[in-house]
Amino acid sequence: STATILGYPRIGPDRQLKRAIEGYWAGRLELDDLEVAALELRRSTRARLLALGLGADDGSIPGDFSFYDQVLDVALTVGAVPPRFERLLDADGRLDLPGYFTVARGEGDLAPLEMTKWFDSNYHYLVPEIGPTTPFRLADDRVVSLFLEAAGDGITTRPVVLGPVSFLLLSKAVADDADGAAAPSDFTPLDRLEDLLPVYTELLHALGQAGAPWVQLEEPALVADTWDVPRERVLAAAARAYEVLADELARPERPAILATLSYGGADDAVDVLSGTGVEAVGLDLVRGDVPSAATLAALGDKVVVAGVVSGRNVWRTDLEAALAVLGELDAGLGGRAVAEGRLAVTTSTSLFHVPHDVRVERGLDPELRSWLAFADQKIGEVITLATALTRGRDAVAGELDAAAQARRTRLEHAGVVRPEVRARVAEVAEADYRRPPFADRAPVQAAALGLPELPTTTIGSFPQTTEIRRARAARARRELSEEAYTDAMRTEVRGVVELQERLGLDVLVHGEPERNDMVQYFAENLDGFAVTEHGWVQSYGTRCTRPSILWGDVTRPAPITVGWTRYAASLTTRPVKGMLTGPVTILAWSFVRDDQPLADTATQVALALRDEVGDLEAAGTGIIQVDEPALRELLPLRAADRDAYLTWSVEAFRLATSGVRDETQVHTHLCYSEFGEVIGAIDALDADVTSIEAARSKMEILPAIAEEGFSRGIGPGVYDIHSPRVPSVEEIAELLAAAAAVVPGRLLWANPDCGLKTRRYEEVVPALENLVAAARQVRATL
Ligand code: THG
Ligand code: ZN
Repeated sequence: STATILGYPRIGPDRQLKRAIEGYWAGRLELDDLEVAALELRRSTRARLLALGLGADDGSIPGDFSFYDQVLDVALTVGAVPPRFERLLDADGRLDLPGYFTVARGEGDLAPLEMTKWFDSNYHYLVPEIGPTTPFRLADDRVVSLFLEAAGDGITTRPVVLGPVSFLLLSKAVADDADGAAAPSDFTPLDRLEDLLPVYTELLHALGQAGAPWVQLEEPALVADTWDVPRERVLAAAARAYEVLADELARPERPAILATLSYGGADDAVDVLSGTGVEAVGLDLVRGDVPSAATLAALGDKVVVAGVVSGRNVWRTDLEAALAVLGELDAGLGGRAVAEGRLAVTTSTSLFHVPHDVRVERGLDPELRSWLAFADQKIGEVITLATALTRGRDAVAGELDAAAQARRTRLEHAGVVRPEVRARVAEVAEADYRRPPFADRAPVQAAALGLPELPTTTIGSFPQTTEIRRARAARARRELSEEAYTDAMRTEVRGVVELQERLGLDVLVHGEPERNDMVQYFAENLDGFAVTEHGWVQSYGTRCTRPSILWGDVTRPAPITVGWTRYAASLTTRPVKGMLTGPVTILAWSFVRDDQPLADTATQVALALRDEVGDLEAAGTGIIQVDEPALRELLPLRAADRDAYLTWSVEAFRLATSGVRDETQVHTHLCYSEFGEVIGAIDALDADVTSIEAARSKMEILPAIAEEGFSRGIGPGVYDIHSPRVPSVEEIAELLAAAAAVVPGRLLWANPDCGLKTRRYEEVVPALENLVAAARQVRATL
């Protein structure tokens, strides 16, 4: 087959899977009904891929369904269920669907698997826990049964399974015993490769028996070189793994193996795969370059599955450029690769990072819409390119023309390059990135704000109640006027301010009821962005976001948040923080333009935010928080690229925030606990106060703070908002005391781990009561 995709959105064009699963969790749906809904979605997805032109009988249609997460699926397939979940297993050692959800989400005292970023995307996977003696066995046949289900419908799919090396690299090292003794300090999950490979071999055997012609083993971890394990060891593991998997069984005892390298390029990884018996290698030619001549030559007679259509972005592919890349590949592979069926066309990654279908976006400007390709359109592009390869460009002349025409109108559109924006960027001066030293600002701020030691605050958002969501939905349907909506949100703000005063918090927030999402809200209020109606993309489990589309030069037509902050401030004598989303996070959680470096786009967004910061300050806001939870998310997967990224991302934040007076206190919030990794960059942000997740990891970050001598204000979170649990006063006081032992009282803040929007007031009110009580207790000891 010459046209395929590496994966397709799993949640359904109407988020059917989300609704069915959440309906089951809420008790509205029986387990059987959920299974039926999932089966219907798989059937309609396969039918759609077939209708879009992928082959029915050659393994071009990926089999990549998941009820929650593809990494969790592999963990359960190979039997790596952490011991604390053992009582959920049935007599055959299998986990049923309710048990699967328990591993994903936790239940009572059973903590779920941790969740973390999937490469540099806004998808989050569940982190498998692997210890020195975690038993591996083929514990689940879902991969095979899904293949057979499709085969029963007449469609030969290509099962998609995370490969063994990536699986182990993405896992976390743990001790095996139930009481959690530490694993040996030099243990790493990759040590378990030899024990894991037989399970993969058994799985391949089962797929071979079922008649699968192909299997897709994904090895995205091989393109990153920032693992704890040295590069040589990663490559040696890949060499060993694919030697075993390809050689242990002869075809057709096993399917042909397509090993995919998405999210970047890495010739050394391609070379390793070349040395094994895998039948095909998938390359990401959007993020990665065409491999060197030597690397291509070494591929021998393997099929190259060329990922020339982006799975990460929503722009129509430049088909001419893609054809040029394919031509280069064909030449590098000896000039007969197309003729010999050794070159196939695909996407750079699975398409689950993009929405289903752009044609349903009726609210988008038709011209903008003509520049876009969502998953279904991308499949069309893959097929067009494959057709051009096999039948010549003339066979697809119409498609090539249409793509070129769309590119032209995009290039020429007046909003894409706006001279006034370019002129302003050109005028940015060195001084615009700098404030006077923190040591000089700090006393001025202390005098201006008059806060106690160890001040208490929250991260910004308060619970998004059903009423808030209803009001927003009613406004979208135009059943609620703009005035009535604003009134309803103001009532909400008043309630949040009163609550915070009653709780005795020192620095208040307005609670952000008016924001649907911390990025989409700004995108809706800035020029250069568009938002979609149905463009949902999975973020984790059943949770989705609608990434905004940053298509043109960015400006801020009018103040965005000032009115809300001023209104809240008018209701209290305590300081109210202004709350903004930072430039890097706005980029990370949007689809960004592909016609200029990300750093240039970041500068434009930063300037728009700088205006907002200035207006907040002018309106009397003494504390302004600019959140950058995604700062670490965009960290490049190759070590060599990290400095350049950290330079421009830090500069964008500083450009947004450095225009303020000394007495204005700039806060930032970062959502993750791997503080050490980017502590230099956090310091370079030059924020006066940084709040960060810490409660969930029981203050694991304190040693890093102490070691690095972090000398600005810091609020290590003391309330884990990811859990419905209400922490006690003693518990919070203990965390605060531990922090106070490392950080001087005048620099230490007491706050939750993150925003409160996903929690309920029943949890938030007692938790914040305890937080304030604990802070007072510890304050008295300082
Ligand atoms: N916004 C965006 N991206 C994010 C976050 C965010 N990425 C990381 C982090 N927060 C965790 N991700 C999410 C994503 C979605 C949701 C919660 C955490 C969520 N979504 C609702 C759902 O799927 O039901 C949809 C909300 C809506 O109706 O708008 O709860 O905060 N961009
Ligand atoms: Zn957070």
